[in-house]
Amino acid sequence: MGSCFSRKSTGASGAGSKVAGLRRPGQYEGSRQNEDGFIVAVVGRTGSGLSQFIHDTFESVPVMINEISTSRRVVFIDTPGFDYSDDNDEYTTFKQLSRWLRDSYGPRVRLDGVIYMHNIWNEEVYHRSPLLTCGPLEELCGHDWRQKVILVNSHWDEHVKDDSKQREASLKTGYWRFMLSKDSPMVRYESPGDRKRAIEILKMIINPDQITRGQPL
Ligand SMILES: Nc1nc2c(ncn2[C@@H]2O[C@H](COP(=O)(O)OP(=O)(O)OP(=O)(O)O)[C@@H](O)[C@H]2O)c(=O)[nH]1
Ligand SMILES: [Mg+2]
Repeated sequence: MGSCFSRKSTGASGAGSKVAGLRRPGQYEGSRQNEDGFIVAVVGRTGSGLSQFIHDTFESVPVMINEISTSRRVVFIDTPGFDYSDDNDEYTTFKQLSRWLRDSYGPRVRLDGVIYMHNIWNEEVYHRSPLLTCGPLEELCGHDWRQKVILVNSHWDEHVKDDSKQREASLKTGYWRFMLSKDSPMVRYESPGDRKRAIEILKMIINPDQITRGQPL
């Protein structure tokens, strides 16, 4: 599986340079995890805009965001989108990602964040039950996974139907119910290429206090 994520992890979006400053696999063991980089995975159904999101943040990374002014790098893991064919769903993706992270960075490393994307017009997921519960989320992000997982709706610019608000509401009672019930934030990524918005969403991971302080994003 390592090859699977590494194949896409830093490729087309040009994210390769972001990985450069991160410690090599294995070096985390026995030391404080992720100490010189935020590791953020972007996951979701294929075509939701995972690679697009990474691309949209690219020129602003390494991130120097207002009050954060961090010198830590952001390392994106661009996962292959799942398509709900055999064993190719969010549960499997999270499990594979955990394994890949462990194999690549050692057993103690957890993600700093997950951007979990969904094309708001994709009908398929509205009929699916949530597959993710605490287990895979904790395994990947640690006990404090709730604020590390940002649920991001995309493709708003397409205006396929006039029921987008209902769709958001049904995510709360269906597909993303578990994570939303645990207070993972859900936001909109309104149009591809919106770098400012992409960075705002990234800030939710890099500076989660902003969420708890209830400041506008
Ligand atoms: N109109 C519109 N197009 C988008 C949006 N997000 C992504 N796209 C386009 O949809 C296509 C697929 O997006 P990607 O980001 O490459 O797909 P992915 O989610 O990474 O999926 P994988 O192919 O599984 O890696 C690209 O042509 C994007 O430019 C969006 O919000 N609106
Ligand atoms: Mg992609």
